[in-house]
Amino acid sequence: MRLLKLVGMLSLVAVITTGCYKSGNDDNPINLFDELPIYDEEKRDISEKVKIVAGSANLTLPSNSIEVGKINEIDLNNDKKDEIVFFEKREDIRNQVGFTILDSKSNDTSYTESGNKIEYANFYDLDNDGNKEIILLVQDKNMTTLTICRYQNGEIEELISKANYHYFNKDNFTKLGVLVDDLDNDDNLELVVYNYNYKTKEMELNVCSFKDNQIYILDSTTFKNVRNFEDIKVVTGNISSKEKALFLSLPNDEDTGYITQVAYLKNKKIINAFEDKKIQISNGYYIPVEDVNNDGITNIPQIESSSVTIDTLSTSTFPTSLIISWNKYNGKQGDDADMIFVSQIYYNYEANFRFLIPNNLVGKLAIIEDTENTNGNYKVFNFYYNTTNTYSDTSSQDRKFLFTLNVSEKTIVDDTKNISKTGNNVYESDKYIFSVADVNQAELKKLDLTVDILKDYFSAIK
Ligand SMILES: [Ca+2]
Ligand SMILES: [Ca+2]
Ligand SMILES: [Ca+2]
Ligand SMILES: [Ca+2]
Repeated sequence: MRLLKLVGMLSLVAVITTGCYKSGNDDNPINLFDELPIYDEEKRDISEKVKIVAGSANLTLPSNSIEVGKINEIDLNNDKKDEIVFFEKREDIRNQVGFTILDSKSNDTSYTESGNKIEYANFYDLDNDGNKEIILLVQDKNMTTLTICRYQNGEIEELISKANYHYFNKDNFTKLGVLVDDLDNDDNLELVVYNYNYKTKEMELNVCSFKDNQIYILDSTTFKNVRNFEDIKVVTGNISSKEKALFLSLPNDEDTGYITQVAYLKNKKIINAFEDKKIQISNGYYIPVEDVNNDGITNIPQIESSSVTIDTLSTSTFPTSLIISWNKYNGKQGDDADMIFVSQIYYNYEANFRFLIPNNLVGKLAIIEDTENTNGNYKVFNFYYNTTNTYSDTSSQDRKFLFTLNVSEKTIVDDTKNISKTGNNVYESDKYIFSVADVNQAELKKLDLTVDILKDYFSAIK
């Protein structure tokens, strides 16, 4: 997760112009980023200007830091000149969070409300009038509130305030999440608000439109037995070349797993694709949806539970390796709704590689680690053709040995030169050389596979 976070922040370099505004908390990775020197003169000027205007307020990074930065350059009022918007926190008797807008003439105007943290911030023209609204989710004690502001004629107008919170707070829902996208491709953005009720363990999904300075709920649907709010993930993806959908990963209260749900708009109504429990996929670990075969359609992961291996000595509870079957939604509703199998992929997170399982080995491949010296920089995996339907260790008569995969750190290879001699190199990553040895040619032949063909099946985990 740490790596992901870092990658997310590096991608911000292009949009953020944050300087070393304030540092004090050295173990915060965000501050590490802030310490980077700014080479761009213009960005440095903006950063200096912001520092002066912010005064005693601290700059703050909203939790959706992949989408926005502490300091943002954006044309809010469509006058073809960028405004500078920075998010801030004022620590006083009552904590305040909010933002300040600086126009091209350096006039500044601010908006703050009581709260500890900006959970979400973004700029979207929700009502299609050319002016971008500022959407804020603020965490204040145990309450999250939604605010929508407009910047016009040098002033900030609060369009939706805490007072309008009853829209989403009918039953004391106390947590909110927000996402904005044009879900039905009609050139109007939808505001998706999901709220969580700790008492009933229900999550309500509301698809809304915003016009005439008001939120209109187009449709809502409720998901039951949601374990907590923090582990809810909602992203947009595609269910066909023309249709978008919301892909939800919901922590299940009936076990410790995560259930994937798909919801999309049809004639402004929400279709809850997997309302029928039979086709709901539950995974023991959170795996994000992904377009694994690059066809533009979002794929849904299903962990093959018997393939999961865990390092019992590690503090991480996430598996070291597993097999995922990837699926797609068939686009049908009610009883006809179903999953279509797309592909099966073996993931090894320790050596950071994946192996796309050839079609005739789907459901039949077992990959078992056979490393003798676990302290060394050298790993050995045996690949078997399994006649039973489990991926883990089975009795030897149920499986046929296919080949050995040697994974060795590059420095070791360079030192001894003995690895490349003993096997066929099939893949190379930044850190490791992957080579195949002890090939059972007869069995591979039966499967129409060769070592050369296998090379195409190895890749790095993104
Ligand atoms: Ca402007
Ligand atoms: Ca607007
Ligand atoms: Ca729309
Ligand atoms: Ca796909």
